[in-house]
Amino acid sequence: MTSIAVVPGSFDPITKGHLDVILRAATLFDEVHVVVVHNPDKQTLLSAKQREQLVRESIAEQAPQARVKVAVWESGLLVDYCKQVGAKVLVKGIRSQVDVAYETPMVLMNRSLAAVETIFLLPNPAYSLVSSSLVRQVHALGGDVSEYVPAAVARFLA
Ligand code: COD
Repeated sequence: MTSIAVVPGSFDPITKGHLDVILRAATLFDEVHVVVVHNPDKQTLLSAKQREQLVRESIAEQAPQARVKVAVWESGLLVDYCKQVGAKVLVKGIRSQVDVAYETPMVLMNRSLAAVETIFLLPNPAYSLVSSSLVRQVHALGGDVSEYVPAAVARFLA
């Protein structure tokens, strides 16, 4: 049976921390779906289309990752996407206890809603302080974010 995992996020924009977790997941599962969640109520810097494109380019810049698919989930529960593609596992990146506290209620809700389990992966410690919101802030104030984002994102922001 093919093991399929879903790695969801806002990816506004994708960072080296996100990418690290995606590539680790790709070593553990036969198929990994990176899902750009589009929440119409959430204000994002980049459109869903731009975020999806940057995720695609960032993954393509790595070693060929034929098993990594990219999708946008426009509305509805994330577990409905999981059901649609036959994924039984979500993968979430964890930087600190703050992330664990934030993610835990979602883990239990997704299990209750659809028996979808969640696996936490830690990134390379070099990326454990990186967040999309800090990248957006540093960039908006004129700082160089190329150390924290894949080359495709650095080119886009420049
Ligand atoms: N290193 C490792 N992991 C990281 C890093 C980093 N540097 N930065 C972020 N991450 C992780 C985050 O902890 C998170 O797990 C994931 O990457 C995505 O992060 P973001 O910031 O892109 O996205 P968020 O935090 O806005 O989360 C969006 C989700 C779609 C993942 C979340 O809202 C979700 O799971 N929604 C589910 C909607 C739903 O169905 N709700 C009902 C049941 S819970």
